[in-house]
Order: sequence, then C-alpha cells, then structure tokens
Amino acid sequence: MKKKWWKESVVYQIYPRSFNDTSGNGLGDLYGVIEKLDYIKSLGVDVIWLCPIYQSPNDDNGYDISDYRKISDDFGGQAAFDVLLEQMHQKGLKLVMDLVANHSSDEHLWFQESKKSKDNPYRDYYIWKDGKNDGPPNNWGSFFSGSAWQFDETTDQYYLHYFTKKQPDLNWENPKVRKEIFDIIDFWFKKGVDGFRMDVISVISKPPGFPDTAYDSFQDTIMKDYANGPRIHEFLKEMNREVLSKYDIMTVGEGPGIDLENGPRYVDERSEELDMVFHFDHMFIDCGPGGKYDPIPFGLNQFKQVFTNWDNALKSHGWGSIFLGNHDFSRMVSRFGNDTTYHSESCKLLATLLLTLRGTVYIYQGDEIGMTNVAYPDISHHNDVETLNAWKEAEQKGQDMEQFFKIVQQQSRDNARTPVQWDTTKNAGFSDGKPWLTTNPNYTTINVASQEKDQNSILNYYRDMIAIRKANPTLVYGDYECVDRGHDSIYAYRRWDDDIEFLILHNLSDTSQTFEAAGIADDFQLMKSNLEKNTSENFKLDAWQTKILIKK
Ligand code: TEU
Repeated sequence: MKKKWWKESVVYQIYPRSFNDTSGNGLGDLYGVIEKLDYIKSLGVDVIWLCPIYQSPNDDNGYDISDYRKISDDFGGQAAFDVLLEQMHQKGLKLVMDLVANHSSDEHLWFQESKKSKDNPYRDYYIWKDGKNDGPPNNWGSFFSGSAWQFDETTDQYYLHYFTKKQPDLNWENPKVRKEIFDIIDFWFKKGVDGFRMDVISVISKPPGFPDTAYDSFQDTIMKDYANGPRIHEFLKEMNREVLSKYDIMTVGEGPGIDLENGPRYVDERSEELDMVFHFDHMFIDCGPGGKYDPIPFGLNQFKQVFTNWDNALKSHGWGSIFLGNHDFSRMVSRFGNDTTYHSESCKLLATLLLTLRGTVYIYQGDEIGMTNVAYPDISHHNDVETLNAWKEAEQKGQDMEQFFKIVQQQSRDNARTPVQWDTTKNAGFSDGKPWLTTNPNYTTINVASQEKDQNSILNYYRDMIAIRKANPTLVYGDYECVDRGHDSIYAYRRWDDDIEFLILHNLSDTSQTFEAAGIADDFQLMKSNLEKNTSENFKLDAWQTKILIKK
C-alpha cells in the first residue's frame, strides 16, 4: 500500500457560519477560525476542511456560489483568508476547500448572461430545454423538493437545477465550463490551498437525452439517472491531468449515488481521478423508500457490513474516507449512539470507531465534545432550505404535520448546524450578537471550556485517540477483518500488519455483552477503553463500552 500524507491525516471539518463569530453579527467568520487554530491544533488533527466560504447569496448556505474567486465579505474577505492560510501553514495544518462545481448560484455572472438570450455566449454554460406539453422537459425531481426544472420567461425555456432553483446546474458537456472550473481549482492551488472536497461530483455528467425517470423512489432516480453519468470518469481524468496532478494535494469527491459497484473506480489509483470519495451507504441505512423523511430503524449489522464491504473493495487500489457525520446529517451521537444515558460513553465509542478503521478520518466540528441534535420547539427555528422545502411540500400534501415535525427534529440538517458550544456564557460563547441559528440549550452542560478542565472528557478522549492513531501506523494502513460474526450489538474487528495486531471491540447497546470469540484466543492486553473501570475479562463489555486490545 502506497504511503501518502493524506492517508495518514485526520481531517477536521468546519461549517464556518456556525463555528465562531468575532464580528458580533451572529455569523461565524474566518477570524473566528483563526482565533481557534490553537484549539484545533491541540486536537492533533492535520487538515481543516472548510465548507464553502466564497461569495454567495446563501440560498443554501454557501453551496450556491456567485464568485468562485472571491471570499465572502461575511466571512472576512480575502484579507482574512490570507491570514488564515498563512497561520495554518505556520502551525503545520493543511487547508482543504469546498469546490461546488455541479452548479453555481443563479446570481453568478455566467448565469446572469446565460439567461439573457438563446445566443448569449454563456447560454451553453447551463442546461436549457424547451418544455413538454405545457410542463417541464421531463419528470425529474429536485433533491430539495419539487421539480428539477425552472421556467424562465425571458427565453421561454426551462433550466435544470438538481438542488434549489437558485442553484442552476452547470453544463459539463461544454469544454469551456470545464476549463473555467479547472482554472478556478488552479487559482486556489496557486494560493497554497492543499486540496478540495468536491460537492456532488458524482452527478456532473448528465444522462444524454434527458429521458423521464422511470422510478417512483427518488433514491432510485439518483442511482439510475442522476449519478455516475456516462462521461463522469472522462471529466475527472481530464481534471486530474489538467490541474490536480500538478500539485501535492488531496481530493475527496462527495456523492449521492456512489455505491460499492461504481465507487472504487473514482479512487482507483491506477486510473488517476480522485484520492477519496464520501459515499453515504452507512448514512442512509435509516432512510425508508421515501428518503430521509421516511425513517426506518437503524440496523447495526448493515452498518458493519458497509464498513467491511468498502474496506474490502478499496484495499488493493483505493483509499476510503471514514466519517459518521457532517453538516448534512443529524448529530452522530444522536443517530448512532445514545445521547442521553450513555452520552459520554457512546461519544467516546464512536470516536474510537472513527479512529481505528482504515481510511482517512473526518471529524465534524462539535462532535469532539459530543454535540447532540437540537429538538427545536417548532419549525420557526429552522433555517435549512431542504428542511423548509420538505415542510412546505408535506403541508401541501396534507400530511400530519405534528408527526412530520417529529421527523424534522430527528432528521433536519439544522441539527448539525447549531453554533459550536464553546463555554457557558451567552450563546455558548459563539457570538455576542443573535446567532443565525438558535443555539442548542444544552450548551450549559456540553461545551469546550468545561471539557478542557475534565481529564475524562469526550474532548480529551478524542485527543488521546488521535494520538494513538498517529503513534500506530497499523491503525492507518494495517489490514482489517470484521470478526463478530453478525452479533446484534457488538462490532468487533482486527487490525494488523507484520508487527502488531489489534482487536477492537465496541458494544453499541445499553446492556452488557460478551464477545463470542470463536477461533480468537485471548492473548491480548487492554490498551485503551472508554470506561474508567474495566473488568478483568477482555471480552466482556459494559453498556457502550469500547476496548482496544493489543496482542501480547
Ligand atoms: O450535499 C449533497 C447531498 O447529497 C445532499 O443533498 C444530501 O442528499 C442531503 O443533504 C441529505 O440530507 C451537498 C452539500 O454537502 C450540501 O450541503 C448541499 O446542500 C448540496 O450538496 C448542494 O450543493
């Protein structure tokens, strides 16, 4: 296995709006990130991934970019960015930016020109079609409810938008568009940026002819119609050749519709496209046929299978990314752990899981202190466009809104976007002004300041676990095998190389469990556990206990 700095890295993801506000306007900013660089460094991470910070009308909080070369004034502009990058590099931290190239904002100059006339030089930067039978060109739906087509009166045509109508899809078939994007990437690499996370890169190549989708389930439409289009690998190879290959950087492509069958191809080192992808196989286990607003119970065995299958699929020629939460999903401990009785234990267990699997590890801001879902009292507190559009649609369909609100509380992306909880002062120390999104009231108990003082805090456990990973390349590169034989509550795996062997046991349940170690002799000793009191028997686990055992 080829060694690379980005394989050994632990990445810390920042959602800048919610991280730290130094101007008092209620929005996080880059000076806020600068102020916390020593804190971030103290975690032991190597890389910061910043969600979009470019100029944007913020219809989707920055995922709608109106100028790809301009840092938003809301975040402190170019001056703040230059200071940030310089200070990060001085401290030995690398910076990964977000590239949103499937779509731009409708306020981008390209789109403003494009919509003027059918013969405008920018017309083909986007996807324009005539309507059909007094309606849109086909029956495609948007990720954020409603049709994926918006009618524009000026030229009597529709444009495609997979996301909101203020996020028109770029036409990657047009070589000029590809050149523009490659130039933008190059622009940021020349400034010293160390990599890109590429937003919905899996859907940039559209199906020829734009046929109606034949599927009722939106998930099927994504898989069969939107994702992994016929030219995707050609586009990525071209991007690699034209720009990525010229720098020592890392790339991670994000993508709905990336699965075990098609995913490995994106990251196969022999074909020179991307370094890593984010797939959502483990993040959608609890989604029913109706998607995220149709939740079903989460199955641990399915969850384990996802990690096992992906490890297996990537071990020869690729590399994985390990994450359990980001700005698009509810909080990791509220989904996969127990955010009440076993809050601390389950947060530490999930930290151990993240940091002992093979793949580059991504930690989302606030997870290192165990931030939880927020449960706002009503919809007026919500901000996320996906949530609000789904709410409107449910109302229009006459759904039981009390019931729907319960699902919103559980599933809304706002759960992950509440301000980071720094201390017990007003607004959790996030801002002196009114935060753009209501702070989670549990900041009085869950916050950085109090965990700094507590040796056994979740925060200090993260620091320990990151240090353990750094000190043990076996946990980065070593082989992986799941050994729990389908246990309902235990996830157990071995990680090993020629020198060292670990056995890692997690009990993801509220009751004690015993690891049935058929074929595995107990010649291990305990190296790390999330509980202060440990039983003398290695294979016995208390509720939400995690153990890293090392072969004697
Ligand atoms: O997300 C893509 C994506 O797959 C999401 O739409 C996902 O299905 C949804 O959030 C699950 O609730 C990326 C960004 O991460 C997201 O924040 C943006 O809104 C989206 O692209 C559009 O740019």
